[in-house]
Amino acid sequence: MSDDEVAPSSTAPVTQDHQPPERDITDGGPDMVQFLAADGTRVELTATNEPYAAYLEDVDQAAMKDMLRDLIMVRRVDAEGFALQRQGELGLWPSLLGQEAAQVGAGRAMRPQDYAFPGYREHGVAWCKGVPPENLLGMFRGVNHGGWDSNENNFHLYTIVIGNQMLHAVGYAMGAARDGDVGTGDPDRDTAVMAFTGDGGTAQGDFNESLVFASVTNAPVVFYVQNNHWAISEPNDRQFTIPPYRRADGFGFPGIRVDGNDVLASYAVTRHALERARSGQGPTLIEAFTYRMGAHTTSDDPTKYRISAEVDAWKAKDPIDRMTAYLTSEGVIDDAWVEQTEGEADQLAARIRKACQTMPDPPHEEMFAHVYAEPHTLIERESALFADYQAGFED
Ligand SMILES: Cc1ncc(C[n+]2csc(CCOP(=O)(O)OP(=O)(O)O)c2C)c(N)n1
Repeated sequence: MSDDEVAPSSTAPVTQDHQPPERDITDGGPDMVQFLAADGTRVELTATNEPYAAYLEDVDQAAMKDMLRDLIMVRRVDAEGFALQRQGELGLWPSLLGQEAAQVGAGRAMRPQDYAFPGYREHGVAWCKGVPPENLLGMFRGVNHGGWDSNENNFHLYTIVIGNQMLHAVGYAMGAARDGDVGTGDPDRDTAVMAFTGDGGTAQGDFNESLVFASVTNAPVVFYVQNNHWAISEPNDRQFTIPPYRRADGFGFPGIRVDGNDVLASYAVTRHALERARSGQGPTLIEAFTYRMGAHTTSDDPTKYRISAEVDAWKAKDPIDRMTAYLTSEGVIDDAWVEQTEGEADQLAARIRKACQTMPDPPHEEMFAHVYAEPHTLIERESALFADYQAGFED
């Protein structure tokens, strides 16, 4: 996390060596799967989205309302995380603002047995997998060694080392296949793995190595690249010259670009890819085309390297506004429902704020407790030395 603090973002003036591209970076192009347009109207079936339409057939109005509720809740959790950092309660907070639909769509497509390997911004996936937001706050407060039991919700600990988790995910997926948990036809047994990274992560060696391993072992894994257009201060055109979804072709498996600000499309495409993986048809790479509306983290000032017109253009594609507009026009929700849901979100925020502020500092032994599974003399000696050191402050 300290890496963020040495990021060049606050020293690189926007005009110095990078000009905003001429093209419209909010346009995902003709290959992008979309079911809900930015104004909240449903998109007609086309050759691009039709292959995924079946995955929405059993999504009724109640399920869509639940999706919107999740979007509202995770945005509120995120706002609270940001505020708590600003008030000195957290060391750092990486905001998911703008990426709610990409994450809730993917998270809701997963079954309980499907395992997620996140980066550090996947608070919306954590929410869908049942990880209490308090646990995320505990990690960014620095009072625990990760924050949650990965196996409780099949949601791995956050990984700050960019791209590392992609290899972990493929290894886990290879294991699931070898355990016989793929292609049995049993919906409660067949398992897929999701590996989350950002656009910047696609430049890492680990990312590309993981694609090779997944390909040659036909691993049940879905690579989910949230292209939020910035890797701290580095724009897309510093990271690749062809978009991430097209890279899959060179590794021998399908790549799909989806509108990551459209929760229905994100859900449908992910469900398709997960079903492929669980049934033994191998990996898929999904590029969720979205935007990081906020700063990279609370250590960053994006006004130093990106123009406000770009942010405004993406505001017009807000994932929550479009789902709210759609469900309102369908008569599924009304203003009173939105008000009530926002009230529930405020209650959730108050709960997690209190929990965060009252989290006890961990005992010092905790720092040494998880180094080895078995007792280790060196670690025991270090723990004792540290205890003596601390005792020196008692007077
Ligand atoms: C291996 C490694 N290199 C560099 C960093 C510093 N770093 C932290 S976040 C980040 C940018 C990541 O961008 P992206 O993958 O697009 O994800 P985003 O933060 O936009 O979600 C970098 C370079 C790191 N954490 N790990």
